[in-house]
Order: sequence, then C-alpha cells, then structure tokens
Amino acid sequence: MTSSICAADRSTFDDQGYLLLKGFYDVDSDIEPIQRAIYDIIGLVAQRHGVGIARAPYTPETFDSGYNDLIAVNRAFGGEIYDLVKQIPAFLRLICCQKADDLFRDLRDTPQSGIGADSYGIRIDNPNEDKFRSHWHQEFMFQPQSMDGIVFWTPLLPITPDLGPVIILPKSHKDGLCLYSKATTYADKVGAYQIGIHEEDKVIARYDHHAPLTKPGDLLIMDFLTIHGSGVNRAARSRWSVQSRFFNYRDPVGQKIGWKASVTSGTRVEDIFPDHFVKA
Ligand SMILES: O=C(O)CCC(=O)C(=O)O
Ligand SMILES: [Fe+2]
Repeated sequence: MTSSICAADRSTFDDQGYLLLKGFYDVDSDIEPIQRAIYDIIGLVAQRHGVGIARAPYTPETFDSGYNDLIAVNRAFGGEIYDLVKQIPAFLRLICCQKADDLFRDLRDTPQSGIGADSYGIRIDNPNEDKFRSHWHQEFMFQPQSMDGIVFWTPLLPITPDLGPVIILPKSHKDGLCLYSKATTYADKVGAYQIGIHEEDKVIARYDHHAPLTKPGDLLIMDFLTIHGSGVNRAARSRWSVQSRFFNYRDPVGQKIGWKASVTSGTRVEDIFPDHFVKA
C-alpha cells in the first residue's frame, strides 16, 4: 500500500490505541478552503435571519468570526450552521482523500475501506455547553461498522487547554469492548447520548488520560475501541474540529452484524450487542 506511515508510528498506534500525526494535511490546500466556506456560511445564515453581526475580515484564523454572537441571538442558528458545514465540498474531499484512505487501509491491512452513513461531521463545541459534549465512549458502540475502524480527528483552529481538547485513555483498546448501559447515568440526555459505559468512573480510573494539543493540519487517529471523551470548553470561542471514520469491510465482526450505520441514524446497539449491555 502507498501510505507513508513509518514502522515506529504504526507500532505506537497499535500499542497506545491512538496516534498524533503532525502536519498530516496541507493547511493551505486541505484545510483553508473549509475555513473559508464556513466563514461564508456563517455570514449567509446571519443574513437569511436578518441578524446584523460585526465580523472581522476573513483570514484562516478568523474563519468563525461572528458565530458566537450569532448563536447568542438564537442558539438554533448554530444548529443550522452545524448541518450546513457538513455539506461543504472541501470538507467531503478532506474526509475521503486518498492519503487518509491509504493510511487506514495500510494500518488495517485491508484493500476494502468504507465510510459509514452519518459517521462524519464538523463538531462545534461551544463554550460552557454540556448538552452535546461526548462523554466517555468507544467509537465502535456508536459506529458499529467494523470493530477495527479508526477515528480521524483534525482541528480547524489551534487547540489550547482552555478549549478542552479530546481526552484519550491510552491502551484502553486492549481491553476490548466495554459493558454499557442505556438511560442510567445519562438518563437525562437525548438519543445516543443516553448510552454510557457501565460503572464509568471505575473503568476510567484504570487508565492514564492524555489530551494532546493539536493545530490545523495535524491528524489524531484513534482505534474504534479506545476510550475517549470531550474536554470542557472554558474558552470564549467555540472549538471547531473535523471527525471522520473509516471502517474495514473485511472485518469479521462488521461482516457478521452487517456494517451498521451510526447510532444517530437509528441503529439500536442494545439489540445488536445484548451481551454488552447491562439492564437499567
Ligand atoms: O471532539 C470531541 O470532543 C469528541 C470527538 C469524538 O468523540 C470523536 O471524534 O470520535
Ligand atoms: Fe468518539
């Protein structure tokens, strides 16, 4: 295969369950067109709703200028933007670019990669907003396509500690798929957010916590069994980041369950994996 991952990086990924690849994407050709489109979409959504917002001129650093003022007027405008930015061609090009596909197929030693329905998007983690924060999870329980899938995570702005970087539990993938429960710890959450790791605090305490700082162009990859969760954004600005995932059609578990779509598209994981759910 043609990916450029070196043997040391590969073994770090296999051992730790995640890997940070600095400067994997080209900032000017891969990332900047996404930032520019987001800037325009924010302006067009504001205009559509007749809201006047003061904005800095566009630069890659100011791509979200006006967004936080706009959602202060009406939070629903943020939801509209969230849905629209997933439709940016430069974003869709990024998530299925040859380089990323090659990296996945190389790491998983498969010729047959896939991108699950509803398995990609751009997170906008707003300051001090808890509702959409991802609590501790393994991707496979929410994206039951293949057990050896990999999350691709890349930021659209430099991630500082106050923005609440993703927190990763190294080596947690080695202990396999956790037990989960639904509507217990997270009973007050909506939809997929009701599913959580059973006895979460005990499980989490078994591992180190790593929260790598990243900047545009950097790529963070995580094994589908690595436990991770969102940090808390205490900054004044939203944390914007791209998520996509590849799965392996050749994975026996995926083949058995039929490479299901994400939980957010309606897949009922409690029915697919009854042995991995404790009753509420
Ligand atoms: O960005 C985050 O806070 C969570 C990301 C995540 O869970 C993922 O990319 O799979
Ligand atoms: Fe995740």
